[in-house]
Amino acid sequence: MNQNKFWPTLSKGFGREYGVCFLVFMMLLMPRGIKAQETEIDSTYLLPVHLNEVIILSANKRLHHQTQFKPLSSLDEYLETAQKVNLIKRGAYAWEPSLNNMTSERLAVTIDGMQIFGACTDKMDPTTSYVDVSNLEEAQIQSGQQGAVFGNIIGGGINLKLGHSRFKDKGLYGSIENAFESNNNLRVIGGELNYSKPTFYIDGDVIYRKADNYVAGDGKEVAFSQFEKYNFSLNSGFQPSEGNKLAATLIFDEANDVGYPALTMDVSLARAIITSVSWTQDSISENVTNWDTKAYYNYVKHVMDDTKRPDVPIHMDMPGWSETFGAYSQANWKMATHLFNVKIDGFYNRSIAEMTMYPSDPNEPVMFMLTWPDVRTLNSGIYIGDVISLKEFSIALSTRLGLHRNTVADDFGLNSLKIFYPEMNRTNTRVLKSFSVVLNKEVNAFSLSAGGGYGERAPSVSEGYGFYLFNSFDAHDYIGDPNLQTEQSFEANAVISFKKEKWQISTEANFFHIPNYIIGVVNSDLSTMTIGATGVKVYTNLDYAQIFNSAFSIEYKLLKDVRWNARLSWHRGTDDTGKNLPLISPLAYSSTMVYKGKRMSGSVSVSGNAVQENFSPIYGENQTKAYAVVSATLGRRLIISKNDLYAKAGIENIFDVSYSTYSDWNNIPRMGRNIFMTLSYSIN
Ligand SMILES: [Cu+2]
Repeated sequence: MNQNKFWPTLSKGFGREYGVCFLVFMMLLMPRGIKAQETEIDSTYLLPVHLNEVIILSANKRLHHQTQFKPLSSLDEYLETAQKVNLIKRGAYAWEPSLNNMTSERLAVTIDGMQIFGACTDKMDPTTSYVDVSNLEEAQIQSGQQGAVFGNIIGGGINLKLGHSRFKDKGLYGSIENAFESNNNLRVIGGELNYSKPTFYIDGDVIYRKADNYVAGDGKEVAFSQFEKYNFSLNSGFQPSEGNKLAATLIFDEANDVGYPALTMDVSLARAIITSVSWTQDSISENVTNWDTKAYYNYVKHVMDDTKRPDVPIHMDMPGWSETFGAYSQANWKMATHLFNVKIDGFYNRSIAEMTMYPSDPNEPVMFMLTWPDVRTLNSGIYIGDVISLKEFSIALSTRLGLHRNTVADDFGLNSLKIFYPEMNRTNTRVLKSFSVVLNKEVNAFSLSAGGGYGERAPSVSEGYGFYLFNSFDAHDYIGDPNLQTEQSFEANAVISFKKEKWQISTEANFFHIPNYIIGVVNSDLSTMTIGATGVKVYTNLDYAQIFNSAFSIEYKLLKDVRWNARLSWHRGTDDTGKNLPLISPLAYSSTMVYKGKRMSGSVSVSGNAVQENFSPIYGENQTKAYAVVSATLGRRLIISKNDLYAKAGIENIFDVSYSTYSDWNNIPRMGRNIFMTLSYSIN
């Protein structure tokens, strides 16, 4: 390790007051002989045997602090620990999740089953950026058509389940949490206060995060990587009679002064208001249970800002709005060996984005465009799942039928698009179908799962109706095509896992054949609008594309409290001519040694990628080099007058490696060495 590099970074991050905090903190971490009532912690780590994965966010604070690498990390950092999820980074904030090497358009990302769509034409505000871990209980990740319960998708679904008190007889309780990270001076402060009785609960939480620019591994500050965010939520429930529950949710999330070092613009405001009301009935009859109905509304406002950037050739105002109304109702129905899940759902979304360009010469006219021409999307669907449990094996079947209608509401926007598509209709309706089957079988210590599926998805607002959207990745202006064909997907998947005493081994693979794959293709007849754009691409259906993902994971219990796990994954994506698709992960690996005792916990981990063999120059990629980073944590639990105090500290990127990965937009470098500290005090 380079000692000279280490201490300047440390001292830069830590002022004198932080130094004192740090010493106090390290003392807290030291083992001491406090005698306290301890309960056994269920330390079972589970490798996913099936296609779905759950990332625990904060259901059980104690377990959470013991098992999580960094307890107060952002939702994005939690999602990064999921095996099938990668995150595309345009800065330190609002990373875009990719699942099975597919991003937003091919996924359903929902908050407690609610559809919510970002308001940015440049993907600066994925759905996941509008909640925080303080709101959430778990992230449910469904691969491929398993995610069809939340919509017509290709790559899968990520549902962020909100947490609440569930009518526990606990009275008033709460917690305060505080974290600091040295690299970018990240300050996190959060708290929650709950009141819960068997017939009524109300939960409130608030979290605030503020970070300065981060420093890459070579000691270079990454300009415009700062951010500031706060999130506030209220949850309440009323249970008039056992098993019949009324609940309401309000989340307010706002980020300001968010830098996007990989892009040419920053964000001055990203705001979401998320509301819902739901009615749940645990049982309707002996066979019909878990009837759950919800109505929701959310509003997103996104304002981009280039006023802080030097040398802006032309100043632009680019605000966007997205508004969604929706509802769903679902229930389980048990009949003989079948367990059906029936769901009907619908949403109505309105997406608008505009761009105003102000030429430096005040005599030239201001230019105005609608980059999303007030597109109204009406989607309604029915989903039926069935799990058939037989003696030797079980089968899970599912199907979704969706009706999807896009309407361009704004005449100016419609006429702008008609320059390219004179024959286009204002409204476009599609029927979307999905079907999947998965077979599960247990043979002694082995568990086998194999399945197939078919799915369809409608083009996104950008793909269908985007008007001169500048993509800084390949430096092209993108134009949508309202006449795009529906994209399809044929999928096959298999998982084999083995579990015996101290060992757990799992290997899995999936393959997607995607006819009518939608991607931007150069149209040299069109001229660019954005200064710096080298050409224009139009969203086009390729004949097909193919994506293959495979992974191998292993876990071994060395001692009672010590486990080792490792994972290796390989991915490939090609188009119909065999050319590489962009943003496909190279060979990736990770290995972690975890100690989890009753009061102490610790971990050492290494993760990295091999060199990116299959990169895509036509989509703006160059080859990403191999890298490996090492991180370590130490955690301690103290009990102070029956309340819990958790302290956790760690170092990420210990050797201050300078690197960037395949998923870093325009090769922006990742964070260098970073020391974090988390304190959480819960009042029981
Ligand atoms: Cu934006």
